[in-house]
Amino acid sequence: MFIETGNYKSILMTGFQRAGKSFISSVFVADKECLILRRVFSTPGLNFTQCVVKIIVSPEITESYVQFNTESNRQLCSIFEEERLDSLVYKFNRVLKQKRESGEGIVSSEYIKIFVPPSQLAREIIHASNLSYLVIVDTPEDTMLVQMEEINLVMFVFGSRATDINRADSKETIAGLMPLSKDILFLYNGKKLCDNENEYEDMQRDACSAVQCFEEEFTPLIKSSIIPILGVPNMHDRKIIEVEEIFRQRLMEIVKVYFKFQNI
Ligand SMILES: Nc1nc2c(ncn2[C@@H]2O[C@H](COP(=O)(O)OP(=O)(O)O)[C@@H](O)[C@H]2O)c(=O)[nH]1
Ligand SMILES: [Mg+2]
Repeated sequence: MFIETGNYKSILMTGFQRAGKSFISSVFVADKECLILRRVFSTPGLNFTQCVVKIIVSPEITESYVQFNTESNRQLCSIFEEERLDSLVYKFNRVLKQKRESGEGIVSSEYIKIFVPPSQLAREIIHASNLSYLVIVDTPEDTMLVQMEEINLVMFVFGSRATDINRADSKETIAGLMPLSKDILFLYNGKKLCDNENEYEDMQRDACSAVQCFEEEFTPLIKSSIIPILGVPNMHDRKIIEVEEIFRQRLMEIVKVYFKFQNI
């Protein structure tokens, strides 16, 4: 079992509902596990994220598993038992959803932790920043359950379907992030099909115009005068396509720069 010791950095995935936070979090995870996470943690319907999901990636992790934590117990499941995992995630989320709906609320001791080897992108970030592991904190709508002081970089995900309802929902999220003035990267998940570098460039342009619609909300969050924005191509849950590799490469370069400046 992996013990969390040594240097690490945490990336918070936050943003609008159903924007793809859980889907995108998986790019830090080794291919086989990445695709399983996409299928299990990001399906439409009931299984959407109800609690904080911490994804721990490290080259030292050899056994991939998921840990379900409640107030009174802890259950483990190998990530490769996909059917069992799917059913455990479903049950865990259903209980939490009921708790939310009954007004009882969820506490910080209720969360999911996933231990997995890194993707090439994460491996290079870990190596360049001298880390022993990386934590991706995927969130439900409220970031209140997250220990913000532990976060090194915020990724704010939004998409073409962002509506006024999303906007209202995000006000709280944004308010929670604002006083902390964390390093932030906006990810625009346009869910648009693009399968080569030129089309990816078009999408990156879409991302830049989309971000302008939210200028009022986003500007208070950023330290610089330029809003850092990266477009996310439509990705698959059975294979890693070429355009995803382009996205991963750019994401890696951006994250490395952020971490480098944090270490100075
Ligand atoms: N195929 C595909 N589906 C995506 C992508 N991004 C998001 N989705 C789907 O959009 C829905 C919402 O994504 P999810 O990650 O659960 O959003 P979250 O609420 O922000 O965590 C899910 O049904 C995902 O499978 C993508 O790049 N490719
Ligand atoms: Mg989610």
